[in-house]
Amino acid sequence: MSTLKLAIQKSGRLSDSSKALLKECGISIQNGKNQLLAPAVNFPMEILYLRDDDIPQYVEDGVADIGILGENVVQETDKSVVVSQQLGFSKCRLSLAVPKAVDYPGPSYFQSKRIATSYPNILSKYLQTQNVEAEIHKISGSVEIAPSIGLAEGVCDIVSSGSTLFSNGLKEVEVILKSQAVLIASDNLSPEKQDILDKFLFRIEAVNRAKSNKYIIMNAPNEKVSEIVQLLPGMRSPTVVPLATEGWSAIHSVVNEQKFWEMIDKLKEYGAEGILVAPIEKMIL
Ligand code: PRT
Ligand code: ZN
Repeated sequence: MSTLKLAIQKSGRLSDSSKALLKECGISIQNGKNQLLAPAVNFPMEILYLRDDDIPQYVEDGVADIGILGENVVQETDKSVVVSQQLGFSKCRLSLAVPKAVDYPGPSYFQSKRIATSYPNILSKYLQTQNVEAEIHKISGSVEIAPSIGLAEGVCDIVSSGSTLFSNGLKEVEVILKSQAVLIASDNLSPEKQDILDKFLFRIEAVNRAKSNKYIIMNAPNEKVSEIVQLLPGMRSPTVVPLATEGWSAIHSVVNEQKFWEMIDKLKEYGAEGILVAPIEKMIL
């Protein structure tokens, strides 16, 4: 029987969320210490633990069938792999930054200047689109200190909260790429492996859909039920059940969390009370 080999980051920013995703998808891993390869116990999958930068090559070579890593690394390594699904975690951006004191005129600032980065490929493509010629200095860590030690006039690095740039006296001036964790796949999976991948993707979708939706329950006077039902989408339509108290009903529905905050004032206006909002674990349409 086929098994699908999934490569995830061994240790780093992506590894906990990657393992959490597997768990939420109901896939348990048999974990020994310092293992490179671990089988899943209840799904036809094996997990390979690698450095994130190596994952695209392993997937291209077919050593792994699929992998989880940041879009930034997928683009930088530029291997022939397919991005199957955006996963919604490890969101960050790849940005250009310059010393705070610089009066930044736009990308032309970088003309004939030195830029330190761990992302020379993405950066050089970006500079080409801007018709800017700059000297790219590839360094693998602590890119943000390059300007203060006189190595470069700017940096191109991953930014999340912005505090690393700030504490190094830099400011973000251009966002080159918005990134998040993605699932990549080999472009020539066997039909059996593709079938397992489809099942895995189905589970990921159910988990991610559930995360952005809430189950909502409220009580309302009967004469307001139809107005409230109009407001609530529900999976097909909201459920309305009578309360033991005469003249009152309970309304159950599924709403997008964002929309919920927008509609809460209207619900209260219509006399809804005892509003409960509960998380959903899995959601299958
Ligand atoms: O050892 P291995 O090669 O596997 O790991 P790594 O050290 O190359 O990668 P790791 O674990 O640091 O990051 C893995 C992935 O997480 C990256 O490729 C991004 O897709 C994503 N990610 C999300 C981040 C960040 N947020 C992030 N903040 N990667 C790095 N950073 C660093 C950034 O380089 C900078 O030094 O954090 C600093 C900026 O953070 P703020 O919050 O101060 O702006
Ligand atoms: Zn790495």
